[in-house]
Order: sequence, then C-alpha cells, then structure tokens
Amino acid sequence: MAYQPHPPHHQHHHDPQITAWFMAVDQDRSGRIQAHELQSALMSSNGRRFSDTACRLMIGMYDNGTKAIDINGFAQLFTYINQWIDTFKRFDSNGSGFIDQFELAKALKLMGYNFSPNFADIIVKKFGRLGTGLAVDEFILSCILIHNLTASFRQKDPHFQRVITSSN
Ligand SMILES: [Ca+2]
Repeated sequence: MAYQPHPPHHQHHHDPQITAWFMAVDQDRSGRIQAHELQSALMSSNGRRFSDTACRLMIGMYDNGTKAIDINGFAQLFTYINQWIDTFKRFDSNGSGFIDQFELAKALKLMGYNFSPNFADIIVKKFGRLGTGLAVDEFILSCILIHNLTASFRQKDPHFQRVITSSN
C-alpha cells in the first residue's frame, strides 16, 4: 500500500481499542500524546526502543506543528504504525528483526515507489547497518522521510520521478 496521509478529518467515534491505546499511551492524561509518550509505548521486536527521531517524525505527521497529537491524529497514526509493522514483518523473511537492503527494495516496490536498485542500499547505509539492515523504527523513519522527500519533489516538480529514479 502506498503511504498517503490524509488530512485530519473530524471523527467522533473511535474503535474502543484505539481509545484504550490512546489512554494507555497518554501517561500524563493531558489528552494529547507527545513523542516521549509514544516512545515509551513502542518497542521493536528485538527489544530496542524506537529512536527519538522516529517518534518525533511520527508525531509530526499529525501534530500541526504543536508537537503533540489528539485522539484523531492518534487514530490515523495508529493505522499507519500497524501497516508499517505488518509490511516490516512480511519482508523480514528470515525473522531477524531487521530488513536488509534486498528486502527493503521489495517493500518499497510494494509501497508503490519506483527507485533505482541501489536506492535501498543507500537507505540501509544511512539509517541502519549494511549487512544487518534496518530495525523496525529505522524502517518507519525511512518510510516517513521518503514520503516527505517525494512529496516535496512532487510539489516542486511534477516530473520528479525522472530526477530521483535513475534509469536501469
Ligand atoms: Ca500526554
């Protein structure tokens, strides 16, 4: 599935599971979730904490610049987090808790991106470790950054694909 955040819409009914998660994550009961609260709630499969950067970027998708999200933003982010984790698990074919550059290339293709083959190598080198790969938070971080990058290219240049996709 392509990663395409929608503008926040006003929902007044949430899945009881979402409400329960929101209340569990909102430790100070402020009615909003900040990056550090999200960070305490998330643990990758290999027991690592999600990085500060990944949590700040996730909150930033729906915070309108306020550094905290309400339950509407959380409901949307929750859906994305689940999709990213599902994609991650699906492509971590050997169950190592990391996806390597080959698995990442397949995942990006599934998400609708058409990058040159060495793009996945560059991402793994930059955000994870070549040979080991990306942990789940590094994978999510990469997905958000790639989305932001391609969205800003699209804004400036409708033919961005030509710029960032090298010919095979
Ligand atoms: Ca809070």
